[in-house]
Amino acid sequence: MTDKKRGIHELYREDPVAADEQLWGRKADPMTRRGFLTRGSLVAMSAAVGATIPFAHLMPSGLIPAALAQTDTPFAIPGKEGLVVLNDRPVNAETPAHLLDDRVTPAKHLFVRNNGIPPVTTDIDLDAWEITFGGESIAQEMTFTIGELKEKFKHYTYQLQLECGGNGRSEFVPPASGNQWSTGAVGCPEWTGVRLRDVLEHVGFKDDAVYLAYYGADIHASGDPDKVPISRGVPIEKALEDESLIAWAMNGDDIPPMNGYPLRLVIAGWPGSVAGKWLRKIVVRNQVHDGPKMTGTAYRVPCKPVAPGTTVPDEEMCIIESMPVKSLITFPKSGIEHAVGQPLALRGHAWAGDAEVSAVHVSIDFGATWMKADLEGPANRFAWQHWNASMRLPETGYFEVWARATDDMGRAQPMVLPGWNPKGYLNNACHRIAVQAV
Ligand SMILES: Nc1nc2c(c(=O)[nH]1)N[C@H]1C(S)=C(S)[C@@H](COP(=O)(O)O)O[C@H]1N2
Ligand SMILES: [Mo]
Repeated sequence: MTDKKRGIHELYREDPVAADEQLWGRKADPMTRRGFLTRGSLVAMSAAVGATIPFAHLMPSGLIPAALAQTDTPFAIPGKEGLVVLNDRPVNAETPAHLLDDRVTPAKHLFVRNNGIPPVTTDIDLDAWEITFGGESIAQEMTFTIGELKEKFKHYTYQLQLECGGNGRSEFVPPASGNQWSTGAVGCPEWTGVRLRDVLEHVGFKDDAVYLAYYGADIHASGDPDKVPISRGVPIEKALEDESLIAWAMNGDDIPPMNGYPLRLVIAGWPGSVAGKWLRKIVVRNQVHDGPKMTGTAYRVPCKPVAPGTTVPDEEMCIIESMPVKSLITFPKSGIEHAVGQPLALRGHAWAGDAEVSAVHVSIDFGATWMKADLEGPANRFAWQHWNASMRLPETGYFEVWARATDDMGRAQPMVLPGWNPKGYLNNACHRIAVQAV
């Protein structure tokens, strides 16, 4: 397991039999396709699942042990519950819609999207953690401990939604490479920290400042200390907004290790990738930031719509800014049974990047007719908004509940997949759940 360079899921997706050999040295018998476990490979696999495997000789080749495939056990992420692990190296895990039912997302249910290897929490000395401000457009380089940030600047607390630009990727055809997120790379916890603006004004920056970007303490998945896994940012105007925070707390507690402990950026409404975790350095740039994952197809989409599968030249790709309008049905859980004619309570959240959600509608007839849901205003700008509705299912059978949000600029979620793009970003198609009327 230790010399494994890539994630189990990734390897098995590409070629399960080759993955077997590479991970455990397990060879397949060409006649029976049974996995032939050598002594060494049996030891490796037993160690990984945490027990001996009595029926190891019957285990088909190319089978990821269920204990590793998608669960709690060896890959349990400390402090997380019920998340679906999409990849183990780097760790990526999403939240099933019904577990996002809370108004404020609890730490245990906030998704994890890692591009590299996070710092080990027990190695972190909280008092010694420093954040440095630098870059061409900073007046003079300055460093703060977390204690100094807390002491020097006013604290703010906001509910801010965080959504990965790739949320919904799994539905794209032709498929887009990357984590196959369904709907769960989103959440809206409450964050506490200082305003980026207050710190930047204290440090001082030049008139030519156009962009602000971050560097974190995580290391590149290859283990190469000279490579940066991700360094992204936003135009300076976005960084200077009231709600752009350097945060040390989430829901009143330390930020969970996988979500950026002890310090992270929270810049809401834009792809989650601008919200740097394990924050070490902020740079103010006199040009659009060009760090890893700012260029090529990373977090960029064709400036103009293209046919699915098109190869798009670099200069025709644009950086993703505000995320599109979207909603989730968080209650009931998809797949329930419900009595015919009885009120069916529905609820969820809706959000719209930099905009506000102005309406949510629900449908039980595949979008032929829509009913307006009750919608609350946001707790603060960039917080997701809660909606609820009640419907009755007219007869027995299979129904789908669809939800569709519209933002204050009149833009609504599409019912089908929106514009294809090479990396499968920005899928804001309507969420739907299945309900059996009995
Ligand atoms: N240092 C660092 N910051 C990072 C990342 C990362 O891999 N390293 N991932 C980014 C991406 S792509 C997303 S979607 C969000 C995810 O935040 P979460 O894991 O707390 O949900 O963090 C962003 N910040
Ligand atoms: Mo992301």
